[in-house]
Amino acid sequence: MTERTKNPTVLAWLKEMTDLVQPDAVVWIDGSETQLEALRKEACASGELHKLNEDLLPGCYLHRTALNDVARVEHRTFICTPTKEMAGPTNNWMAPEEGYALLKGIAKGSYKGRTAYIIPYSMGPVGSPFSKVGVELTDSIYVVLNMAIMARVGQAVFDTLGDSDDWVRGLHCRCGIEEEKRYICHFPQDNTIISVNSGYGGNVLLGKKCFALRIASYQGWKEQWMAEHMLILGIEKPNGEVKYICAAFPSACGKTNLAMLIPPESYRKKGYKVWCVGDDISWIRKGADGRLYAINPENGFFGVAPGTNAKSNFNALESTRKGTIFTNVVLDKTGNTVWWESLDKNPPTDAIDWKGNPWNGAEATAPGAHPNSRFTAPAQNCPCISPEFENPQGVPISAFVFGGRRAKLAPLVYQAKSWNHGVFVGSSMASETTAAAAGAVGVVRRDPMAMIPFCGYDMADYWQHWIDMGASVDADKAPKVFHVNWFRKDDEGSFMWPGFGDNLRVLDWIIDRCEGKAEAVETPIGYLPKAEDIDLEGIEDEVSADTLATILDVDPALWRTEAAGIAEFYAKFGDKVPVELQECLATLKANVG
Ligand code: GTP
Ligand code: SPV
Ligand code: MN
Repeated sequence: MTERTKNPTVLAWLKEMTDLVQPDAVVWIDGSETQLEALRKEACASGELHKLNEDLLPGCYLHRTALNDVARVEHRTFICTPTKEMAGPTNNWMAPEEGYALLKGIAKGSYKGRTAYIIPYSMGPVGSPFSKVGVELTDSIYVVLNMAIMARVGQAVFDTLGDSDDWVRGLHCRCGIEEEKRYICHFPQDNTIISVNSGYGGNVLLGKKCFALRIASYQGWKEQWMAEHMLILGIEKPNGEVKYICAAFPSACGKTNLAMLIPPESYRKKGYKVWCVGDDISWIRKGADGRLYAINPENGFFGVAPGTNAKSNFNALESTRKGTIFTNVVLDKTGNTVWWESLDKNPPTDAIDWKGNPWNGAEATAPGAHPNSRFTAPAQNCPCISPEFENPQGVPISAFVFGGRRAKLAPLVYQAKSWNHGVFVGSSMASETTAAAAGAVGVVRRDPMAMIPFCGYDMADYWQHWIDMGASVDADKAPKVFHVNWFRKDDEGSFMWPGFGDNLRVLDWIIDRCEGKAEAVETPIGYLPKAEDIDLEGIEDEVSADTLATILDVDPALWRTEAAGIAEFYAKFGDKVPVELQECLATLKANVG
C-alpha cells in the first residue's frame, strides 16, 4: 500500500502501531467520495450499518452499538500525566508508563483478521491558524465514516501537515467491546490518545472530546489559547449586525438546540436571525484587534436524537435528512426510516428498537431509542449554518454564557460583574447529570465551564488560565460573562420556562447588555434583568408575571447553601484555587449573609 505522506513522525508512529495491533490490511483514508462509498457498502454487507430509505433519507444509515457501550465512560477515562497532581483532583489518573503498558497489552494483536484504517484529519478548516491535525488509526468503518462527517478528513490534511511533528496520535481498537477492559487514555505530554474496547461516539471519534477538548485544553494552556465545551452562534439583529455568543452547557443540556434556534415569531417579524457556527466545541484565540475570536473545530454535529423534533429543533432535524448516520435509534421497518422518542406522536408499530429487538410503538413500555442515541450530520446540511462557518480567522465573541440544569436556585439569567467574577461563575457551575455519560441521571454535580469530563489538566490551573486570558485582552474588549438556566421546575416538576426558540428572548437581553443598551438590577449574585426587559410578546399565556418573577428570583437562603457547596468543591483543589476566585466566593458569602 502506497504511503500518503513522507512525514517521518507519522510513518514511525504508524509502523509502531501497526506492528502492535497486527492488521491483515492497511487502508489510507483519502477522504474521496468513491472510497467512502465503498466503505459504506462494505459496512452494510457486514451488518455494521443499515442503509435507510434512499428517497426519504438519502445517504443515511443506522448503526447499533453493543448494549454495554452507549455513552462516554468517565470512570474509565484517564489523564496520563507524569504526576497525579498535573491531572488534578477531578480527573482519573494513571502514570504514563502504566497507561501505555496496560493499553498496549490490550491492543496487541487486536487487529488480527481486521483492516487498519489510517484517518488524517484536521480540527478546524484546513490551513486555518486555529487548526490542528490528528491521525487516527482505527479498526472500525463506523469510526471512519463518522470522522469523515465530524472532521475535515483526507489527503489535504497530510499535505498541510508536511513534516511537522505538531499532530495528535490517536489509536482506537475495538477489541471485544469488553466493558471491564474499556479505557480511554490521554497522554497530553505526548499528544497521544489510546482508546480500547468501545465503539461509541465520544469514546472513539478521537478528534472530538479526546483531542478537541482534553488534549487541546492542555495545548491551549501551554500556547495561550482556549479549548472549550461551547457552542457558537451569531445573532443577527434587524439592522443586519451579527453578534457572536459562545455558550458552555454540560452534555445533553441544550447546546445543539441553542446553537441553531429558530427565533419566536415576534422576533422573526422584526428581522432577527440566528446563525449556527458550532454546537459543541470552541477553540478561542486572541485576534490582532485584541478581541477574542472562536472557531468551531468540527465539521458536523454529533447530536442527541431524543427530544429533537420539528418544533423543538427544526434546523437539527433538517440537518439529519441526508448524509447522516443514526446511532441507537428505532428502525421503522415499514418505511425503512428512523424514529426516536418525541420525534412525533406516531411511533412506528412494526419496528426494531435500539437493542435490535422487535418493537411496537403503540404498545411499548420501554423507549425504542436509547436516551443517548445520536445523529452524526454534516454541518453544511444545517439551514442556518453561518456564512462564517469556514472563516479561518473565526468570529469575534461578545459574550460567554454558562448554564446547566438546575431545577431550583439558578435564575433564568444573570450577568457576572467582571471577567474574573465570570470565571468564578463558570468555575462554580453545577448541573443535573444526563444520559450522555454512563452512570446515574439527574444528580446535581459541579461541572465547571461544562468541562469536568473534558479538562486535560488540573482544573485549578485551568481557572488560572481563564483569568490570564481575560487579563491578556483589554477590559473593554473582553467578552461579558453570563449564566443562564432554562431548566427551572415548579413544585409539580414542570419546566417553568418554555425554552428552545424562546431562549432568544434571554440572548437578546444579553446582547443588549453587551452593547450597553439594557439596564440591570444588582443582586448578591450579579446583575439580573428587570422583569420588563425580558420580552414576552407571544408567550404571555405560558409565562405569567408571577412565573417570570419566580425564575428571576435570588433566594439568599438557597444561595447560602450553594456558597457552602462551592467552598466544599474548591477545597478539593487545596491552595491551588486562584485568589481571585476565593475573593469572589468570600463576596458571595458576605452578600447572602
Ligand atoms: P451534547 O451533545 O451531549 O453535548 O448535548 P447538548 O448540550 O448539545 O444538548 P442538546 O441540545 O442535544 O439537548 C439535550 C436535551 O435537552 C434534549 O432532549 C433537548 O430536547 C433538551 N433541551 C434543549 N434545550 C432545552 C430547553 O431550552 N428547555 C428544555 N426544557 N429542554 C431543552
Ligand atoms: C457529550 O457528551 O458532550 C457529547 C457527545 O457531545 S460525545 O461525543 O459522546 O462526548
Ligand atoms: Mn458535548
